[in-house]
Amino acid sequence: MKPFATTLSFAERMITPCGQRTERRLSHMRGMYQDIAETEAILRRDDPLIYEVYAGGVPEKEGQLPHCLTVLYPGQVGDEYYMTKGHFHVAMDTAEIYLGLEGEGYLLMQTKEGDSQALEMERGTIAYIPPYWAHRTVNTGKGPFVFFAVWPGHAGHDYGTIEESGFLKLVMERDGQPVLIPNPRYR
Ligand code: S6P
Ligand code: ZN
Repeated sequence: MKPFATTLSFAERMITPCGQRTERRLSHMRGMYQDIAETEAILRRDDPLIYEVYAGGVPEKEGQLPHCLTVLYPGQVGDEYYMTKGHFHVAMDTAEIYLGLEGEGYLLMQTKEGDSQALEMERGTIAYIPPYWAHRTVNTGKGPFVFFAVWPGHAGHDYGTIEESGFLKLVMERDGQPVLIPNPRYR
C-alpha cells in the first residue's frame, strides 16, 4: 500500500475520492425508534434518509486506521431525534475518536455492564470512545450533524447486540429541548 491523501469537503459534506458511501434510511432502522407505530406510518408515506457515511478508503485490517465522515440529518420519529444505529466493536478492546465538524448532537455510549454516558458534541469536539463502550450519535440540531471518525482496522462492527437490547437512554424532544430519558424497552 502507498501513502495517499483524500479531501474532506466541508461544503459538500463528503470525502473525495470516497472508498464507499453507505446510506441509512428509516427502513434500515425498523424497530430502533421508540414509536414503532409512527415509524410504520412514516414508512407508508416515505423512506427518509437518516444518515450517510463516506469511508476514506482504508481497509478494515489490523494495523490500519479506517476513517469516515458521517452526515446525520436533522429530524424526528415522533419525539425521538434522528440517530445512528449504534454498535459495539467485535474486538471489544478497541477505542475510537470522533471529531465534530458541523451541527450538534449527543454521543451516547454504554457498556455491557450497564454503564451509560452521553457527551454533547459540536464543531471542534474531540470525543474519545474508550474500549468496551458501544456508541451511537443523535442529531438534536436544526441542520446536519457532521463528524469524522477514526478506529483500529481490526475492530469490526457488532450491530446485533444493539438491535436486540437497544440503548439505555433515549434522546427525546420535550418542550422544544432535547432530554435524555431511560429506555423502557432496554433489555
Ligand atoms: C465506525 C464509527 C462511525 C459509524 C457511523 C455510522 O466505527 O463509529 O463511522 O459507523 O457514524 O454509525 P453506525 O452505528 O451505523 O455504524
Ligand atoms: Zn465504532
